[in-house]
Amino acid sequence: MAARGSKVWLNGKILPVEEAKISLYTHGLHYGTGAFEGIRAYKQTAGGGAIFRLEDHIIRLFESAKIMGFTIPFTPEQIMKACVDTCIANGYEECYVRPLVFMGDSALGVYVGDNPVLEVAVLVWEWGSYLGDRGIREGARLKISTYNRPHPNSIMTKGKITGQYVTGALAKKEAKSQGFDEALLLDTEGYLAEGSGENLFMIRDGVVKTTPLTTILNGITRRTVIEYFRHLGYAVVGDRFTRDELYCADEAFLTGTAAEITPIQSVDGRIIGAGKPGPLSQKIQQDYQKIVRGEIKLDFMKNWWTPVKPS
Ligand code: PPE
Repeated sequence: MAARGSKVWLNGKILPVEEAKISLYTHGLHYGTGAFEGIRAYKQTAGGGAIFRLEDHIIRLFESAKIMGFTIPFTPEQIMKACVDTCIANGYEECYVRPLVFMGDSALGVYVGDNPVLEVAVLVWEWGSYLGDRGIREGARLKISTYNRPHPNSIMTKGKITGQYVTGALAKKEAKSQGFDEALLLDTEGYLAEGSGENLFMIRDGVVKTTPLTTILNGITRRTVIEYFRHLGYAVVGDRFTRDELYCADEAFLTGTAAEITPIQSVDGRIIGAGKPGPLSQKIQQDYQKIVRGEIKLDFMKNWWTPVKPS
């Protein structure tokens, strides 16, 4: 197992992980009433570490909380500082950062009553390639899932809500048990939505296409890729597409904080393009690493790097 930070931030304090105890009566444990973020800190080419797009992730955390009706008892600036402080407390310049807010020990039962306790934590750990080193090098093997990305009237698609990850966990388990690297979920109308933990892009005849925001998580890596490709002069469209259109793509890749840019080698056993990362996928894969490490810094990349250094 990858190394985990021995210190965590809980409700305003850095603690050794053994001392950060929560109750078995925690509402979020029973009903999935929580919201979280997944963020990465990277070693910078010029030295030191920096958390990538921290502000955008914390904005999304507060939006998830708003969607859930939570009032986080800290400001976005305090949570941002908590993320930096947790990296520093653990001596990490490069790691995965997981802010988590959840309903704590108050009334049980689905209806939490008028006295919910909201717990806020930040955890950090080392996390390598999300879909395996082979996936990064040669492309991941995907399967269209028998599970759907839920209809917007069943889940809060714009929220990163803990309980909503059960569908993704089932889809991923199904795909892995059949020898695939990842599951691709269709929406309830049969169009492609996203992976269990990534957004999806395909390229055909030089046009970059990604699934629209209707049912998917509004991924921050997705935004980085769209903004960067547009800067390079490529047409990028957010439009629905079907699994057979994806089978016939020239190139395809997944995006996510954990997955970064992972090329797709095959979908349902159909080889995509030449069966190896295509030229545009390779370009964005390499340039993404330069962006997160501060080697490519462009005007529109405002506040994308938050240094990990004691204040
Ligand atoms: N869709 C889903 C369902 C998703 O969970 C993620 C991130 C994305 C898209 C991409 O979003 P972004 O990271 O903002 O580009 N998934 C996170 C959790 C993975 C996990 O297994 O835990 C992540 O990549 O951090």
